[in-house]
Amino acid sequence: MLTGIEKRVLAGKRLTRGDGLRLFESDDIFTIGKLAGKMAGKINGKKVYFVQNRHINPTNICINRCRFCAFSRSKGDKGAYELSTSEILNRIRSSPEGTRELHIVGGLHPDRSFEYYLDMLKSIRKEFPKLHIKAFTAVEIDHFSNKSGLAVRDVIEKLKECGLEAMPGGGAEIFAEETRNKLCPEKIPGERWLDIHREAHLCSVKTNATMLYGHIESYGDRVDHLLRLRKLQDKTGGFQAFIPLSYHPKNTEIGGRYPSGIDDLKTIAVSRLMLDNFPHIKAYWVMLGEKLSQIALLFGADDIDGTIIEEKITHSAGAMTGERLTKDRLVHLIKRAGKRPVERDALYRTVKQN
Ligand code: V47
Ligand code: SF4
Repeated sequence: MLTGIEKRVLAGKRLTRGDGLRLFESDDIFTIGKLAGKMAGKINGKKVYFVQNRHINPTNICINRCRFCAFSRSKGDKGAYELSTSEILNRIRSSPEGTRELHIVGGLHPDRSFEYYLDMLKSIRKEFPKLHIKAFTAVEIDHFSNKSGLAVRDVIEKLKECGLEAMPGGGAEIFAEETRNKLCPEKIPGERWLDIHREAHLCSVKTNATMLYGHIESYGDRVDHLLRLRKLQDKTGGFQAFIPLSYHPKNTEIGGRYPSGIDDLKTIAVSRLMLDNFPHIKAYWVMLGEKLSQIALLFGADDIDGTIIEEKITHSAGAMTGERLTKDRLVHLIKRAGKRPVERDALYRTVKQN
């Protein structure tokens, strides 16, 4: 049934919207996985990337309160927190030797100014000049632009001056308007998210992209999401990695179920096949679990993320994983999948081949 698609992939031809739908609707997980694995092999050989990183979420106070998000709180709520810059610096000081990347994302705080975040980056850069800073989703960049009155491009340039090197892929959720409005009515529209990433790419800031799946979206929404990303990547080439985010339902307003393991693997594989112009597909172990993310390395993924150290967003919503993995464990998972571990920095430059 997938013969036509198989032929096109093997001939290096681009897949269509119809192909994407057929792949998601198919139960032939082995054929899909094998094809995606082949494509990943063509792009990255046997290499699988990981990073020694640390997540920091400066605040969970957020004016958006997306209906799938169990992490956010409103100001004054029980459990609301805001870290000071000195608390953030202390956390970084306690990170293991070898930490190379900081992943900083948080809620849209109603009162903190853009200057506050610029000072935060400056303080981090001053004390830890060797750490790479990957920070702020497009949703936060839009918020900074609103708070400061600056254009998105000026916001990004100022962040760059203070040490920003790359941007994470959060906040993309699902671009399709009707579904997005049900999930996160206060969040910036999908087209605005794409515009902000376009601006970042024009400012030479590499970014990632995500897709939150397994909630109320249709397969058509997923394919639409992938195609909008592919189109922008054709224009700018500024995306580094795509990360499908497996929905976690605990403590959320919309509730529902966890996606199945089959859906997780299929989504990784179809993403690899559709996003032929993305260099990397990440199996985020925090959401998939250590063992399924290892299997995902045979289904088209070539990155397993990193040591993480502290994770709040998925754990607020019922993550079944721990909060950290050691470098040795990551290397072991990759090697036992028959792949070659490559330690990378935030820009996919090789730190060490293991
Ligand atoms: O933007 C929120 C999602 C994102 C839930 O760029 C949820 O390298 C599942 O973007 N179930 C943050 N997901 C995580 C993220 C990320 C993670 C790792 C690496 C990178 C990268 C980016 O998590 C949010 C939102 O899309 N999210 N709630 C939930 N209940
Ligand atoms: Fe706020 Fe992000 Fe949570 Fe939405 S997903 S409520 S923007 S922290």
